[in-house]
Amino acid sequence: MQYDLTEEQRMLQDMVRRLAKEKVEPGAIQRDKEAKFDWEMVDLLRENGLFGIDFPELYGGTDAGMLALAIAVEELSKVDAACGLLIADHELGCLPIMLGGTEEQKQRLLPTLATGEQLAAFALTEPDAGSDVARLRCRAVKDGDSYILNGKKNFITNGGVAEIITLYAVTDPEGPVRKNADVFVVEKGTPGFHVGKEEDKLGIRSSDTVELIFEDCRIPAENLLGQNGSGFQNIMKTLDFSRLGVAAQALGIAAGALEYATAYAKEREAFGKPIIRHQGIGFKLADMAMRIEAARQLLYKSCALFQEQPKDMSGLNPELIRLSAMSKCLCGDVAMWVTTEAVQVLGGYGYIREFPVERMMRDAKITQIYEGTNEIMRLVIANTL
Ligand code: COS
Repeated sequence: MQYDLTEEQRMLQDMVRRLAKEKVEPGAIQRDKEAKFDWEMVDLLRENGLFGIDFPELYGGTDAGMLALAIAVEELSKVDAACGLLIADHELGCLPIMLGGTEEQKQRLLPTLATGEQLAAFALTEPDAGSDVARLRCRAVKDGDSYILNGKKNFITNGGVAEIITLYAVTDPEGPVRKNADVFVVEKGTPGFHVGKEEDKLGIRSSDTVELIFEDCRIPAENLLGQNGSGFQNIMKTLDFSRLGVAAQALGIAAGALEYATAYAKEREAFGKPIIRHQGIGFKLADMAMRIEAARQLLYKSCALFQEQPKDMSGLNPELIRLSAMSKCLCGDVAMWVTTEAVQVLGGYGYIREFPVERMMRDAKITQIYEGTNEIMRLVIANTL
Protein backbone atom coordinates (compact mmCIF):
# COMPACT_ATOMS: atom_id res chain seq x y z
CA MET A 1 0.00 0.00 0.00
CA GLN A 2 1.45 3.31 -1.05
CA TYR A 3 0.11 6.78 -0.54
CA ASP A 4 2.98 8.91 -1.68
CA LEU A 5 1.53 10.62 -4.73
CA THR A 6 2.48 9.10 -8.07
CA GLU A 7 3.52 11.19 -11.06
CA GLU A 8 -0.02 10.99 -12.48
CA GLN A 9 -1.59 12.00 -9.18
CA ARG A 10 0.75 15.01 -8.91
CA MET A 11 -0.17 16.04 -12.45
CA LEU A 12 -3.86 15.79 -11.59
CA GLN A 13 -3.27 17.80 -8.42
CA ASP A 14 -1.47 20.56 -10.36
CA MET A 15 -4.16 20.62 -13.04
CA VAL A 16 -7.07 20.85 -10.56
CA ARG A 17 -5.21 23.38 -8.40
CA ARG A 18 -4.75 25.64 -11.43
CA LEU A 19 -8.35 25.17 -12.53
CA ALA A 20 -9.58 25.96 -9.03
CA LYS A 21 -7.52 29.15 -8.76
CA GLU A 22 -8.32 30.41 -12.26
CA LYS A 23 -11.92 29.33 -12.79
CA VAL A 24 -13.53 28.40 -9.47
CA GLU A 25 -12.18 30.86 -6.90
CA PRO A 26 -13.17 34.10 -8.72
CA GLY A 27 -16.95 33.51 -8.44
CA ALA A 28 -17.01 31.70 -5.09
CA ILE A 29 -18.09 34.63 -2.92
CA GLN A 30 -20.83 35.60 -5.39
CA ARG A 31 -22.16 32.04 -5.72
CA ASP A 32 -22.36 31.81 -1.94
CA LYS A 33 -24.20 35.14 -1.76
CA GLU A 34 -26.71 34.18 -4.45
CA ALA A 35 -27.09 30.60 -3.16
CA LYS A 36 -27.75 29.52 -6.71
CA PHE A 37 -26.67 26.26 -8.33
CA ASP A 38 -24.20 27.09 -11.11
CA TRP A 39 -24.23 24.88 -14.21
CA GLU A 40 -21.05 26.58 -15.41
CA MET A 41 -19.21 24.79 -12.60
CA VAL A 42 -20.71 21.49 -13.74
CA ASP A 43 -19.57 22.17 -17.31
CA LEU A 44 -16.07 22.99 -16.10
CA LEU A 45 -15.82 19.70 -14.22
CA ARG A 46 -17.26 17.81 -17.20
CA GLU A 47 -14.80 19.38 -19.64
CA ASN A 48 -11.92 18.37 -17.41
CA GLY A 49 -13.10 14.80 -16.90
CA LEU A 50 -13.43 15.16 -13.14
CA PHE A 51 -16.71 13.30 -12.66
CA GLY A 52 -15.31 9.94 -13.78
CA ILE A 53 -12.08 9.81 -11.77
CA ASP A 54 -13.10 6.78 -9.72
CA PHE A 55 -15.19 5.05 -12.42
CA PRO A 56 -13.83 1.89 -14.11
CA GLU A 57 -12.50 2.46 -17.63
CA LEU A 58 -14.91 -0.21 -18.82
CA TYR A 59 -17.78 2.22 -18.13
CA GLY A 60 -16.11 5.36 -19.45
CA GLY A 61 -14.21 6.49 -16.36
CA THR A 62 -10.51 7.10 -15.90
CA ASP A 63 -10.13 4.54 -13.08
CA ALA A 64 -7.64 6.78 -11.30
CA GLY A 65 -8.88 5.63 -7.87
CA MET A 66 -10.04 7.02 -4.54
CA LEU A 67 -6.83 8.89 -3.77
CA ALA A 68 -6.99 10.78 -7.07
CA LEU A 69 -10.66 11.59 -6.38
CA ALA A 70 -9.77 12.84 -2.89
CA ILE A 71 -6.99 15.04 -4.29
CA ALA A 72 -9.37 16.61 -6.81
CA VAL A 73 -12.08 17.21 -4.18
CA GLU A 74 -9.48 18.69 -1.82
CA GLU A 75 -8.12 21.12 -4.42
CA LEU A 76 -11.58 22.33 -5.49
CA SER A 77 -12.73 22.65 -1.87
CA LYS A 78 -9.73 24.82 -1.00
CA VAL A 79 -11.43 27.61 -2.92
CA ASP A 80 -15.09 26.52 -2.99
CA ALA A 81 -16.44 23.61 -0.95
CA ALA A 82 -19.69 23.56 -2.94
CA CYS A 83 -17.69 22.89 -6.10
CA GLY A 84 -15.70 20.06 -4.46
CA LEU A 85 -19.02 18.62 -3.33
CA LEU A 86 -20.24 18.39 -6.93
CA ILE A 87 -17.87 15.51 -7.67
CA ALA A 88 -17.89 13.97 -4.19
CA ASP A 89 -21.68 13.81 -4.12
CA HIS A 90 -21.89 12.52 -7.68
CA GLU A 91 -19.63 9.64 -6.61
CA LEU A 92 -21.95 9.03 -3.63
CA GLY A 93 -24.96 8.82 -5.93
CA CYS A 94 -23.17 6.39 -8.25
CA LEU A 95 -21.60 4.09 -5.66
CA PRO A 96 -24.75 2.03 -5.01
CA ILE A 97 -24.77 1.18 -8.74
CA MET A 98 -21.06 0.35 -8.81
CA LEU A 99 -21.41 -1.78 -5.67
CA GLY A 100 -24.76 -3.49 -6.21
CA GLY A 101 -25.65 -3.15 -9.89
CA THR A 102 -25.76 -6.04 -12.32
CA GLU A 103 -23.51 -5.95 -15.38
CA GLU A 104 -26.50 -4.84 -17.47
CA GLN A 105 -27.33 -2.00 -15.04
CA LYS A 106 -23.73 -0.81 -14.95
CA GLN A 107 -23.48 -0.80 -18.73
CA ARG A 108 -26.80 1.00 -19.03
CA LEU A 109 -26.24 3.65 -16.35
CA LEU A 110 -22.57 4.31 -15.67
CA PRO A 111 -21.19 5.67 -18.97
CA THR A 112 -23.27 8.87 -18.96
CA LEU A 113 -22.56 9.28 -15.25
CA ALA A 114 -18.81 8.81 -15.73
CA THR A 115 -18.67 11.81 -18.07
CA GLY A 116 -20.99 13.86 -15.89
CA GLU A 117 -23.45 14.15 -18.78
CA GLN A 118 -25.95 12.98 -16.19
CA LEU A 119 -25.61 13.83 -12.50
CA ALA A 120 -26.48 11.41 -9.71
CA ALA A 121 -27.87 11.96 -6.21
CA PHE A 122 -28.17 9.65 -3.24
CA ALA A 123 -31.48 9.65 -1.38
CA LEU A 124 -31.37 8.11 2.07
CA THR A 125 -32.32 10.66 4.75
CA GLU A 126 -35.99 11.27 5.59
CA PRO A 127 -37.73 13.88 7.73
CA ASP A 128 -37.86 11.49 10.71
CA ALA A 129 -34.58 9.58 10.35
CA GLY A 130 -31.09 9.99 8.95
CA SER A 131 -28.64 8.38 11.35
CA ASP A 132 -30.93 5.53 12.36
CA VAL A 133 -31.14 3.83 8.98
CA ALA A 134 -33.28 0.99 10.35
CA ARG A 135 -36.09 3.51 11.04
CA LEU A 136 -36.39 4.85 7.49
CA ARG A 137 -39.94 4.59 6.12
CA CYS A 138 -40.00 5.31 2.38
CA ARG A 139 -41.83 2.31 0.84
CA ALA A 140 -41.41 0.29 -2.33
CA VAL A 141 -44.19 -2.18 -3.13
CA LYS A 142 -43.77 -4.80 -5.83
CA ASP A 143 -46.55 -4.72 -8.42
CA GLY A 144 -46.02 -7.13 -11.33
CA ASP A 145 -42.85 -6.09 -13.08
CA SER A 146 -42.77 -2.68 -11.34
CA TYR A 147 -42.22 -1.19 -7.92
CA ILE A 148 -44.43 1.59 -6.61
CA LEU A 149 -42.65 4.15 -4.44
CA ASN A 150 -44.24 6.28 -1.74
CA GLY A 151 -42.51 8.55 0.78
CA LYS A 152 -40.31 11.58 1.28
CA LYS A 153 -36.59 12.12 1.36
CA ASN A 154 -34.99 15.31 2.59
CA PHE A 155 -31.68 17.18 2.62
CA ILE A 156 -30.83 15.50 -0.70
CA THR A 157 -27.73 17.05 -2.26
CA ASN A 158 -28.10 17.47 -6.04
CA GLY A 159 -31.65 16.07 -5.76
CA GLY A 160 -33.12 18.81 -7.95
CA VAL A 161 -30.44 18.70 -10.65
CA ALA A 162 -29.65 14.99 -10.90
CA GLU A 163 -31.07 12.76 -13.64
CA ILE A 164 -30.39 9.60 -11.66
CA ILE A 165 -31.39 9.10 -8.02
CA THR A 166 -30.26 6.10 -6.02
CA LEU A 167 -33.02 5.70 -3.48
CA TYR A 168 -33.26 3.61 -0.31
CA ALA A 169 -36.73 2.20 0.38
CA VAL A 170 -38.27 -0.46 2.59
CA THR A 171 -39.61 -3.41 0.60
CA ASP A 172 -40.77 -5.62 3.46
CA PRO A 173 -41.84 -3.65 6.57
CA GLU A 174 -42.62 -6.86 8.49
CA GLY A 175 -39.29 -8.40 7.56
CA PRO A 176 -36.14 -8.48 9.69
CA VAL A 177 -34.67 -5.00 10.22
CA ARG A 178 -31.68 -4.26 7.95
CA LYS A 179 -32.73 -7.07 5.59
CA ASN A 180 -36.04 -5.55 4.55
CA ALA A 181 -34.97 -2.68 2.28
CA ASP A 182 -33.42 -2.06 -1.11
CA VAL A 183 -31.76 0.56 -3.23
CA PHE A 184 -33.51 1.58 -6.47
CA VAL A 185 -32.58 3.72 -9.42
CA VAL A 186 -35.17 6.44 -10.08
CA GLU A 187 -34.91 8.51 -13.21
CA LYS A 188 -35.80 12.19 -13.33
CA GLY A 189 -39.16 12.79 -14.97
CA THR A 190 -40.73 9.54 -13.74
CA PRO A 191 -44.41 10.33 -13.03
CA GLY A 192 -45.04 10.59 -9.29
CA PHE A 193 -41.50 11.80 -8.55
CA HIS A 194 -41.45 15.47 -7.51
CA VAL A 195 -38.78 17.81 -6.26
CA GLY A 196 -40.07 19.65 -3.17
CA LYS A 197 -38.69 22.38 -0.95
CA GLU A 198 -35.27 23.81 -1.67
CA GLU A 199 -33.27 24.41 1.52
CA ASP A 200 -31.75 27.78 2.43
CA LYS A 201 -28.53 26.73 4.15
CA LEU A 202 -25.82 28.09 6.45
CA GLY A 203 -23.01 26.95 4.15
CA ILE A 204 -22.29 25.21 0.83
CA ARG A 205 -24.99 27.60 -0.29
CA SER A 206 -24.60 27.19 -4.03
CA SER A 207 -25.05 23.44 -3.77
CA ASP A 208 -28.51 22.05 -4.48
CA THR A 209 -30.25 20.62 -1.38
CA VAL A 210 -33.88 19.61 -1.75
CA GLU A 211 -36.73 17.48 -0.56
CA LEU A 212 -37.83 14.63 -2.85
CA ILE A 213 -41.41 13.40 -2.88
CA PHE A 214 -42.60 10.05 -4.24
CA GLU A 215 -46.33 9.60 -4.76
CA ASP A 216 -47.34 6.32 -6.37
CA CYS A 217 -44.19 6.59 -8.43
CA ARG A 218 -43.93 3.50 -10.63
CA ILE A 219 -40.49 2.33 -11.66
CA PRO A 220 -39.50 -0.83 -13.54
CA ALA A 221 -38.45 -3.80 -11.38
CA GLU A 222 -35.19 -3.89 -13.31
CA ASN A 223 -34.23 -0.69 -11.45
CA LEU A 224 -33.77 -2.68 -8.23
CA LEU A 225 -30.06 -2.80 -7.43
CA GLY A 226 -28.66 -6.09 -6.12
CA GLN A 227 -30.41 -8.95 -4.39
CA ASN A 228 -33.76 -8.26 -2.77
CA GLY A 229 -33.15 -7.22 0.87
CA SER A 230 -29.57 -6.07 0.33
CA GLY A 231 -30.23 -2.31 0.61
CA PHE A 232 -28.83 -1.79 4.11
CA GLN A 233 -25.63 -3.59 3.22
CA ASN A 234 -25.32 -1.61 0.00
CA ILE A 235 -25.69 1.78 1.66
CA MET A 236 -23.37 0.93 4.56
CA LYS A 237 -20.67 0.04 2.06
CA THR A 238 -21.49 3.05 -0.12
CA LEU A 239 -21.02 5.32 2.90
CA ASP A 240 -17.75 3.63 3.86
CA PHE A 241 -16.39 4.67 0.46
CA SER A 242 -18.13 8.03 0.14
CA ARG A 243 -17.12 9.34 3.57
CA LEU A 244 -13.61 9.66 2.18
CA GLY A 245 -15.02 12.25 -0.24
CA VAL A 246 -16.49 14.29 2.62
CA ALA A 247 -13.17 13.99 4.42
CA ALA A 248 -11.40 15.34 1.33
CA GLN A 249 -13.86 18.21 1.11
CA ALA A 250 -13.27 19.06 4.78
CA LEU A 251 -9.51 18.81 4.35
CA GLY A 252 -9.66 21.16 1.38
CA ILE A 253 -11.71 23.72 3.32
CA ALA A 254 -9.17 23.61 6.16
CA ALA A 255 -6.18 23.85 3.83
CA GLY A 256 -7.77 26.77 1.94
CA ALA A 257 -8.40 28.62 5.22
CA LEU A 258 -4.82 28.04 6.39
CA GLU A 259 -3.45 29.28 3.08
CA TYR A 260 -5.52 32.45 3.24
CA ALA A 261 -4.84 33.14 6.93
CA THR A 262 -1.08 32.59 6.51
CA ALA A 263 -0.84 35.01 3.60
CA TYR A 264 -2.84 37.56 5.59
CA ALA A 265 -0.66 37.13 8.68
CA LYS A 266 2.48 37.78 6.65
CA GLU A 267 1.07 41.03 5.28
CA ARG A 268 -0.80 42.48 8.21
CA GLU A 269 1.33 44.35 10.69
CA ALA A 270 0.69 45.14 14.35
CA PHE A 271 3.05 46.57 16.95
CA GLY A 272 5.73 47.05 14.30
CA LYS A 273 5.87 43.57 12.73
CA PRO A 274 3.80 41.15 10.66
CA ILE A 275 1.30 39.40 12.94
CA ILE A 276 2.74 35.97 12.03
CA ARG A 277 5.82 37.07 14.03
CA HIS A 278 3.69 37.41 17.15
CA GLN A 279 3.59 34.03 18.86
CA GLY A 280 -0.13 34.33 19.59
CA ILE A 281 -0.76 34.16 15.83
CA GLY A 282 2.30 32.11 14.76
CA PHE A 283 1.44 29.30 17.17
CA LYS A 284 -2.19 29.32 15.96
CA LEU A 285 -1.02 28.88 12.37
CA ALA A 286 1.43 26.18 13.45
CA ASP A 287 -1.35 24.23 15.17
CA MET A 288 -3.58 24.64 12.13
CA ALA A 289 -0.84 23.34 9.81
CA MET A 290 -0.06 20.43 12.14
CA ARG A 291 -3.65 19.22 12.39
CA ILE A 292 -4.19 19.56 8.64
CA GLU A 293 -1.10 17.51 7.85
CA ALA A 294 -2.11 14.78 10.31
CA ALA A 295 -5.63 14.66 8.84
CA ARG A 296 -4.21 14.52 5.31
CA GLN A 297 -1.94 11.57 6.15
CA LEU A 298 -4.85 9.61 7.61
CA LEU A 299 -7.10 10.38 4.65
CA TYR A 300 -4.51 9.55 1.98
CA LYS A 301 -3.61 6.30 3.70
CA SER A 302 -7.30 5.35 3.94
CA CYS A 303 -7.87 6.20 0.27
CA ALA A 304 -4.86 4.12 -0.75
CA LEU A 305 -6.28 1.14 1.14
CA PHE A 306 -9.80 1.64 -0.17
CA GLN A 307 -8.76 1.79 -3.79
CA GLU A 308 -7.49 -1.78 -3.48
CA GLN A 309 -11.00 -2.91 -2.47
CA PRO A 310 -13.38 -4.41 -5.01
CA LYS A 311 -16.43 -2.25 -5.68
CA ASP A 312 -18.94 -5.02 -5.11
CA MET A 313 -21.09 -6.30 -2.28
CA SER A 314 -18.38 -8.47 -0.74
CA GLY A 315 -17.61 -7.67 2.90
CA LEU A 316 -15.31 -4.95 4.12
CA ASN A 317 -12.58 -5.44 6.69
CA PRO A 318 -13.51 -3.65 10.00
CA GLU A 319 -10.17 -1.86 9.89
CA LEU A 320 -11.26 -0.14 6.66
CA ILE A 321 -14.67 0.76 8.10
CA ARG A 322 -12.83 2.32 11.05
CA LEU A 323 -10.35 4.22 8.85
CA SER A 324 -13.13 5.67 6.71
CA ALA A 325 -15.05 6.86 9.79
CA MET A 326 -11.85 8.21 11.38
CA SER A 327 -10.94 10.14 8.22
CA LYS A 328 -14.38 11.71 7.93
CA CYS A 329 -14.56 12.57 11.61
CA LEU A 330 -11.02 13.90 11.97
CA CYS A 331 -11.05 15.94 8.76
CA GLY A 332 -14.47 17.41 9.64
CA ASP A 333 -13.40 18.36 13.16
CA VAL A 334 -10.12 19.80 11.87
CA ALA A 335 -11.97 21.84 9.24
CA MET A 336 -14.33 23.33 11.83
CA TRP A 337 -11.50 24.15 14.22
CA VAL A 338 -9.10 25.48 11.59
CA THR A 339 -11.65 27.72 9.88
CA THR A 340 -12.77 29.18 13.22
CA GLU A 341 -9.12 29.97 14.00
CA ALA A 342 -8.66 31.45 10.52
CA VAL A 343 -11.51 33.89 11.20
CA GLN A 344 -9.75 34.83 14.45
CA VAL A 345 -6.43 35.42 12.65
CA LEU A 346 -8.13 37.84 10.26
CA GLY A 347 -9.93 39.58 13.14
CA GLY A 348 -12.64 41.97 11.90
CA TYR A 349 -11.84 41.13 8.28
CA GLY A 350 -12.47 37.48 9.06
CA TYR A 351 -16.02 38.31 10.02
CA ILE A 352 -17.11 40.02 6.82
CA ARG A 353 -18.25 38.50 3.55
CA GLU A 354 -15.69 40.25 1.40
CA PHE A 355 -13.09 37.79 2.70
CA PRO A 356 -13.47 34.05 2.20
CA VAL A 357 -12.75 32.66 5.66
CA GLU A 358 -16.20 33.26 7.19
CA ARG A 359 -17.67 31.29 4.27
CA MET A 360 -15.15 28.54 4.87
CA MET A 361 -16.21 28.41 8.52
CA ARG A 362 -19.88 28.14 7.50
CA ASP A 363 -19.03 25.52 4.86
CA ALA A 364 -16.96 23.47 7.30
CA LYS A 365 -19.91 22.87 9.63
CA ILE A 366 -21.75 20.51 7.31
CA THR A 367 -18.77 18.15 7.14
CA GLN A 368 -19.39 17.31 10.81
CA ILE A 369 -23.03 16.55 10.01
CA TYR A 370 -23.67 14.89 6.65
CA GLU A 371 -22.92 11.35 5.45
CA GLY A 372 -22.96 10.26 9.09
CA THR A 373 -22.65 12.79 11.90
CA ASN A 374 -19.34 12.87 13.70
CA GLU A 375 -21.15 11.35 16.69
CA ILE A 376 -22.16 8.39 14.48
CA MET A 377 -18.55 8.23 13.23
CA ARG A 378 -17.36 7.84 16.81
CA LEU A 379 -19.97 5.12 17.30
CA VAL A 380 -18.72 3.30 14.19
CA ILE A 381 -15.10 3.62 15.36
CA ALA A 382 -15.98 2.40 18.86
CA ASN A 383 -17.92 -0.56 17.42
CA THR A 384 -14.84 -1.72 15.54
CA LEU A 385 -12.45 -1.46 18.48
N1 COS B 1 -19.94 -0.73 6.96
C1 COS B 1 -20.32 -1.99 6.70
N2 COS B 1 -21.15 -2.68 7.48
C2 COS B 1 -21.62 -2.07 8.58
C3 COS B 1 -21.28 -0.74 8.90
C4 COS B 1 -20.40 -0.08 8.04
N3 COS B 1 -20.00 1.19 8.26
N4 COS B 1 -21.90 -0.42 10.06
C5 COS B 1 -22.61 -1.47 10.42
N5 COS B 1 -22.43 -2.47 9.54
C6 COS B 1 -23.02 -3.81 9.58
C7 COS B 1 -22.69 -4.48 10.89
O1 COS B 1 -21.46 -5.17 10.79
C8 COS B 1 -23.84 -5.42 11.07
O2 COS B 1 -23.65 -6.58 10.25
P1 COS B 1 -24.21 -8.03 10.69
O3 COS B 1 -25.69 -7.87 10.72
O4 COS B 1 -23.72 -8.91 9.61
O5 COS B 1 -23.61 -8.28 12.04
C9 COS B 1 -25.01 -4.64 10.50
O6 COS B 1 -24.44 -3.69 9.60
C10 COS B 1 -25.84 -3.93 11.56
O7 COS B 1 -24.99 -3.16 12.34
P2 COS B 1 -25.51 -2.42 13.66
O8 COS B 1 -26.20 -3.41 14.54
O9 COS B 1 -24.38 -1.64 14.23
O10 COS B 1 -26.62 -1.47 12.99
P3 COS B 1 -27.45 -0.26 13.56
O11 COS B 1 -28.77 -0.25 12.91
O12 COS B 1 -27.39 -0.23 15.06
O13 COS B 1 -26.73 1.07 13.00
C11 COS B 1 -25.06 2.58 12.28
C12 COS B 1 -25.45 1.16 12.68
C13 COS B 1 -25.52 3.63 13.26
C14 COS B 1 -23.55 2.58 12.24
C15 COS B 1 -25.65 2.86 10.87
O14 COS B 1 -27.03 2.93 10.93
C16 COS B 1 -25.10 4.14 10.24
O15 COS B 1 -24.01 4.17 9.70
N6 COS B 1 -25.89 5.22 10.32
C17 COS B 1 -25.49 6.48 9.70
C18 COS B 1 -26.12 6.62 8.35
C19 COS B 1 -25.74 7.91 7.74
O16 COS B 1 -24.60 8.14 7.44
N7 COS B 1 -26.75 8.81 7.58
C20 COS B 1 -26.50 10.12 7.07
C21 COS B 1 -27.32 10.41 5.90
S1 COS B 1 -26.67 9.79 4.47
S2 COS B 1 -26.06 11.30 3.46
